[in-house]
Amino acid sequence: MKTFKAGIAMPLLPRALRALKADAAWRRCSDAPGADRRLRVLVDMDGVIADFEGGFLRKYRARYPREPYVALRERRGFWVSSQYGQLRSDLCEKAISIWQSKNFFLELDPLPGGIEAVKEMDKMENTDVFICTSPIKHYDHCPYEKYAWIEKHLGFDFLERTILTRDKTVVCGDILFDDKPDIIGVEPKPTWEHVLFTACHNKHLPPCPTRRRLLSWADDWRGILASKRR
Ligand code: DGP
Ligand code: MG
Repeated sequence: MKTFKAGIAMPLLPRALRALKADAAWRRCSDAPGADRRLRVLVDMDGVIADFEGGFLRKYRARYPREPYVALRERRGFWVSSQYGQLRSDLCEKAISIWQSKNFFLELDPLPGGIEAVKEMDKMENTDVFICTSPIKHYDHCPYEKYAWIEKHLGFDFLERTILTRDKTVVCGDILFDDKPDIIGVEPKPTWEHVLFTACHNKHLPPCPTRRRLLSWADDWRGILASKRR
């Protein structure tokens, strides 16, 4: 009898423990934060705290002064190269050559108020802030320069809070401030609420009742954080 019981229990126990652990990890990511819970804020880099679009246009026009370009007020759609490709097919490659160049990411200007907001969030009680950014796949310069930019503008200690990933859906957090309208990946139900950060390429999108926006860092980001603590 004893052997029989152990025979049943032994394979079940590790499975049950694994299930409990997985459940606990899931709860840490997705339970509504109460007083005892820290708020985890994910902040995108390009188009949210770093001026990718402005930096791109400045360098594109400097390198290709005779070529047509898309003014920022005319930008539509997340992918810069697609819109340039529609303008004229060879401009797609020319656009890509700009952000693949050395010093492109390092020399991006901060967007107004972004650095100050991240530093203020970082000082808030019960709050953990992470920079969550997707590097381009042409990796000669981009990953290094993203780290260097963060060190330059946010300080060395923020490198501890830097996540480089092509798939943000697998990152666990409460809020993600991001200018990309559709953030998709292998996880169908990310733990975070995506707050769309307004950028030249997304400001013409029709309002979406289920998604909040942050118009700029002058907008009420503190209110959005507060709403997640309730
Ligand atoms: P993120 O801001 O973390 O979503 O990163 C998106 C990256 O993609 C950012 O470095 C800007 C870049 N990006 C913008 N337009 C294009 C494009 O048309 N093609 C590629 N490959 N990357 C682009
Ligand atoms: Mg972005």
